[in-house]
Amino acid sequence: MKAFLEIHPEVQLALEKNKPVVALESTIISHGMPYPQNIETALAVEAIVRENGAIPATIAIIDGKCRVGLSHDQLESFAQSSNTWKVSLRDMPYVVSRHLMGATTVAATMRIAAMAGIKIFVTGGIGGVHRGATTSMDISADLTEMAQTSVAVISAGVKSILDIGLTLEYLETKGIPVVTFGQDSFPSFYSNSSGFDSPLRLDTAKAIASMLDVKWKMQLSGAVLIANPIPLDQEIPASIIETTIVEALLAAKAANVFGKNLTPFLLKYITDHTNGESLTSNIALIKNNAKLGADIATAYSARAIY
Ligand code: PSU
Ligand code: MN
Repeated sequence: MKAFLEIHPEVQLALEKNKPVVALESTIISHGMPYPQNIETALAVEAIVRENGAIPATIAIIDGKCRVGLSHDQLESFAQSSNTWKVSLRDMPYVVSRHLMGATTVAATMRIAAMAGIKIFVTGGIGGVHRGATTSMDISADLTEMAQTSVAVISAGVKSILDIGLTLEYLETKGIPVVTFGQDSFPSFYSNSSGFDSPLRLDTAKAIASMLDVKWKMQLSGAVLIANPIPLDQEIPASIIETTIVEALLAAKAANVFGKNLTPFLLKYITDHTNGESLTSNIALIKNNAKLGADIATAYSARAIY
């Protein structure tokens, strides 16, 4: 496995010294946001992780290697390139063997983080069970990966383009704990709430770190989904964004978009049809997640002294 892994020296040193490290995904840069907001956000998120005492490790596939920790130039190339592969789990051997540029989704990023020994991963929103999945069977590999790989995933809940109720059911079936930070209501990405109660709630980074420690020490493998609600003053209320989501789903159907292209299509449609408001929320929630992720990584690396 080591032959396919290239860990940035700063990240490697932090891991050896049990210092806090936070993994970050790259699909959000290449397929989740337009240029130049994508590179600005990627750099800002790395800076927030550092300001809060952890080392950021953005993950991507470059030149036949799974890279853990990218340079400024590498981040910039993912932000600008239009022919980057969106790499979920199934795409990893293809993209590595053909030496293509691969931006990793939540699923692939988690797997590479685990290979490198990183336990904490920050994203914006995970993939899940799509609306209409009862006939399309479109269920993100992010969920099956979370069932088997022991990396904590900090996200702003589940995107409202998905079927949130079915996604929560799937997470329950797979034994994946879902913990909302600081409130009872489960958030839905752009929105502070979703209409669903969170299965679990914890109010401090330390309590979350302690739960992770216990889970993995009990050999309960797999992820914990930590849902971090976007602050109310930065949210788009669910009832307002819903109109645009329904339009986006209809547009996708009309253009016959499905499979791996669906999530990027929906995100772009929503960004283009909300006067940039959804992009502003998207950026705010990721920054918010970066802070919480760094705090959890810090608490987790200090767990031995609890
Ligand atoms: N949520 C975002 N932006 C994104 C994604 C999710 O706000 O770019 C990406 C993540 O990389 C996630 C992927 O893992 O979409 C899910 O894709 P799919 O639904 O095809 O599994
Ligand atoms: Mn899918």
